[in-house]
Amino acid sequence: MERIEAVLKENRRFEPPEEFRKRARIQSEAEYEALYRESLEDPEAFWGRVAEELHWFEPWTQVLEWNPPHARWFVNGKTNLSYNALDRHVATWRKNKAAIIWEGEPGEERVLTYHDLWREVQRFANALKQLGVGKGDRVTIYMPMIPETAIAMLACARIGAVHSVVFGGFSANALAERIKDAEAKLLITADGGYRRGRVVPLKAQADEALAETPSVEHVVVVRRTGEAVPMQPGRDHWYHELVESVPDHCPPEVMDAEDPLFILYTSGSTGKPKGVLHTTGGYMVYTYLTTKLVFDLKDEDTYWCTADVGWITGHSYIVYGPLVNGATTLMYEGAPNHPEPDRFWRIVDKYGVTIFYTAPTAIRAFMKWGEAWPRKHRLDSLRLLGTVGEPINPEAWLWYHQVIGQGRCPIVDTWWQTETGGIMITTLPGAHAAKPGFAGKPFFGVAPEIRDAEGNRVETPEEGGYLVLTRPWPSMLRTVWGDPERYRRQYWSQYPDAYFTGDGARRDADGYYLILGRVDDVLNVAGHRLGTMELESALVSHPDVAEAAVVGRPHPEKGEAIVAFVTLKSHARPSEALREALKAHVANTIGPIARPDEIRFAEALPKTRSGKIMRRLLRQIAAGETEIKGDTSTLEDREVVEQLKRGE
Ligand code: 6R9
Repeated sequence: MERIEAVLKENRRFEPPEEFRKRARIQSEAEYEALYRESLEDPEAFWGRVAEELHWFEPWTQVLEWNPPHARWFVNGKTNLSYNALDRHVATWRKNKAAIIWEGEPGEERVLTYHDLWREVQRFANALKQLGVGKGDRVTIYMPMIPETAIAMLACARIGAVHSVVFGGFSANALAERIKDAEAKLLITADGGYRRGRVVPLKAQADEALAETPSVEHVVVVRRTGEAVPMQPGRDHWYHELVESVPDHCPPEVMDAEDPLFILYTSGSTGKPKGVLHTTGGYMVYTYLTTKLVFDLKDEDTYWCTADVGWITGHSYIVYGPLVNGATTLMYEGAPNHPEPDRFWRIVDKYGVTIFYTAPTAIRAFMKWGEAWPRKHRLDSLRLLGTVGEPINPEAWLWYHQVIGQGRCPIVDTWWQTETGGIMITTLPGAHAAKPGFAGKPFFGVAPEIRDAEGNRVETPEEGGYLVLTRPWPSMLRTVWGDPERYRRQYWSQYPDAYFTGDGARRDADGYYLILGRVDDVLNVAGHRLGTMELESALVSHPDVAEAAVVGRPHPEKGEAIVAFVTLKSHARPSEALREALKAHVANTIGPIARPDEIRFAEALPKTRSGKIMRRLLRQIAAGETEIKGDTSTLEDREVVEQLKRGE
């Protein structure tokens, strides 16, 4: 194997392999350029043509209506996402094609054909209707990674209910907060799910959350683990009992293109998570096209995205994008290292996975576990690899390329966000050379720019700045649920004419974008977004804590580790036991992913004279830097910094 350090210095480009290119959907840079130009010059023609590949009950009268910052796509068009993901395929030879291949962590297998999935979705849609759920009602889904999760999402889409999937790793408290914000009428959960051989007690946590969510009238419980769970008569219903007694025919609700499809909560720079709202038509069209072109998806593919459905990647690229394309999408319930660190490669081998999409944090964990694990399995079926969630360091990129892709598979490094709904910046695998560390070029219709703090365009190659998007795109978020003012403030106030991504970026002379990471108070821990304010409010909700400031510290596998600086109330004393208690408290309040890696007790936090915590200083201290760089002239008390550095 070539030496990675040498490769890094070469600044290599990885051209699409000829074998790949000549079968690809987009085969050259020129082809990409021509389509890209059209997508900006005549977005209506471009997106109208794509949308025509899908089914509409009534056509749109206008492709785009843009009153910044509000976009409406496919105005007056009527469609239904579940119809496009299911009925459209059931009417063709795909009827008996595998739609979902599922593997449970303990090893069970289930294959649902398009016809199976279509019937299941209709049954569950009828069950939801029977429980009084209708168009526009919110349904919270708190589930493990099992087929019923996808069925629940599609059933909501079928009847026009708005789903809000809450990641199964979130705590009861985080779940309650999200149910309350959405005012959900119904909750779908399971008795539990499997993770690293243990049962995650979803129903127990749901019950705890439900104690404070009066809006929820009914709870549907899927039997997954078979563990005994309390069922509250009148409120709680077993999924399998409900679907037994309902017809398997449920006509799709005719939805306006701009009717809400789902809410998905994500962290921002304030304490309260934002309910990002996506609507039907634009989201459907954009995820359809990106899945097809970025993953070069063909009917023969076995496509596997390893995300959890609780995140946007699971929504767009496990469920909606692949199914609208009529693809076979694989779903795996559990951990990558259960029972051993080769579980993913075992799955690739067993099902003949051809397209594999995962996160850099997972790749770095595999690197650590060693090459022997993937080498135990045949990975020859793979033809394309992808990554998402955070910047990928070139070492990890090269390892992925050589060890997993065996030098044969192009890699797409896809930059996007919960808010963008779909992939925004990437290479197209048959058209572009890949450069390790660079996400690549804008997707069709996407107009990124790099700006400085004053709003000027940064045109000089390699110069960093803020990444913004200057054009509306079909799957852009439409608002923040229940808080339209926050939508404007959060995304459209930094620059009057552009969407503010919250990321820094630079561009090279070839027009490739390299994403530098968040520029706001959002951490990216193992690909999960966490707001520092959210973590801080969890800490100060502990009776011993007076004040807390949370920063990220570079971490070799997780990307960022969580470091919390904490001052205590006068009755409390620093101790190892309290340190552990605070970590557990944050994990209980938000979820295990939010557990701080380090708690540092301090007498005081460094503040400006106007009382703002100087996070920049804390970041440097957390990273172990002894020389504090940058301007400290506004610092209130220099001794505080000295103390924090000494770790007293
Ligand atoms: C899809 C998703 C969004 C944030 C985003 C950025 C980071 C995502 C990336 C990437 C560098 C990539 N991010 N993909 N950074 N390269 N390929 O992850 O959505 O959970 O909302 O996170 O993740 O910082 O702003 P979400």
